Amino acid sequence: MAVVENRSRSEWEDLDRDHYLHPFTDHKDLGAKKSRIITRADGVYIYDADDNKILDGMSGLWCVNAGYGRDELVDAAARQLRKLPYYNSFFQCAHPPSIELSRILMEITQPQFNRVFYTGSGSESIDTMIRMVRRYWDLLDQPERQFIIARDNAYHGSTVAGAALGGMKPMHEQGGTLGGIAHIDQPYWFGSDRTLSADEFGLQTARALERKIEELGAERVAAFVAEPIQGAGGVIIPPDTYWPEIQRICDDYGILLVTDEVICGFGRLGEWFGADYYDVKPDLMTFAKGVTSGYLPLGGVMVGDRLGDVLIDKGGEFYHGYTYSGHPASCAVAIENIHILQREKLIERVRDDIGPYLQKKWHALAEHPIVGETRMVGLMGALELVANKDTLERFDEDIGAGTICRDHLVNNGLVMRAVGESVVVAPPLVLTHEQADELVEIAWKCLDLTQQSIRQAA
Ligand code: PXG
Repeated sequence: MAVVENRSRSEWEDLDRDHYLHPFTDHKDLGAKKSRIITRADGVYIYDADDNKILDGMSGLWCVNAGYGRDELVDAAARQLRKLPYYNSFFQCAHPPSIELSRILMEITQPQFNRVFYTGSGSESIDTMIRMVRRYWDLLDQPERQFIIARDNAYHGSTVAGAALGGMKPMHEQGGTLGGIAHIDQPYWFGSDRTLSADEFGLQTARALERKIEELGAERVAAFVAEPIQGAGGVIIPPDTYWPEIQRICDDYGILLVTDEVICGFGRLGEWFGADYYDVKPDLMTFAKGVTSGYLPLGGVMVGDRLGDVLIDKGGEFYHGYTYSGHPASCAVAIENIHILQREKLIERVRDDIGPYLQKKWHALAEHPIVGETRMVGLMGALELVANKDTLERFDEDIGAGTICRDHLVNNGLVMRAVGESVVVAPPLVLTHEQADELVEIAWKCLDLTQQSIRQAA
């Protein structure tokens, strides 16, 4: 008997509706619309239960960097599962895959990183990071340094701490937040009144960090945490002036700098990590997703020497860890995944070849009558839908322009994600030039369809 039964599409839909609670979903709404059942995938394409072929412009959920159908990753998992499917790294134990992966991570990260702590996801990495940061200041006899500053509209996961640290208000409203967390503006130039140049705006939003530190009292601030480019918040690419100023402020006030690399890490921006792309020196980096190209769950925190040395020299036992910290099969897949990125020079390819190629095509979408801005770094981009191209006035929120566009896209064979009035894209790093052409052609056609749908509804 097969592990998974071969059912018809409608059987899957009915069972799904009756029993399966999905993440971030209004189930009454989903019950009426039904889920799209995805049954298989290969390269950059996914296939649904009716065998429709769909270009996955989101790499699953920003994670399938090496693309689907990678036998090397499947074999790495299978070999490890046969040999040692599970063992923990508590109580003076370890196993070769997690040790070897640690060695490899030191090779591909900046020199201040000499240690890594493993988790099962990005959210767990964020929780781990928060506990480490607070422990660090405790050990330095500055326990009042509790505040971690993050940004509005940031996404740092969905555990209690991840949701609290993230800047998404609807999440804060469900289940509450935590103390010791503060938020500052995001560097979203298009979303501002655009009276400042992008460079001036970048500096000003970076200086919001300085103002917040002064407001809270520098002696109470532990760390600043940010995604190099905000992903789930709508691919918010900061102006070039932003990150250097953030680095300066963190240095001046001696607060820890954490980059959340869950999306930007492992090649998305054409460098190993977002911190490399923006040339900043974080004290900690959280990661997940692309480390295994999503084939198995794995996350972690890269721990720089500034914090790591204190934690180890002064800290004694750190009361923290997960059953699946350093899961052997996940680590084996991560090792092979990193080998693929290296062997096939996929990161260089994003920087020098497919990145610039897709960016050029993507920017051509800015000519479309309902597009107000296009932006992209590496293979991570967004476009902004507008009602008026001259004034950049947005569509009425009630129209749901982003969702209309997203639905046209998927019905025409392309997955992209709508974030409010913007549409975001992050295809696998193996995307070919022909597939990039296909992506942009479908996008243009669906912008036309979106314009028509909105006109008809008016
Ligand atoms: N940090 C960042 C920057 C993320 O993007 C997490 C932490 C949490 O990771 P886990 O593995 O716990 O999910 C994320 C996750 C979306 C979307 O709709 C984005 C994420 C997750 C789910 C949906 O864009 N990012």
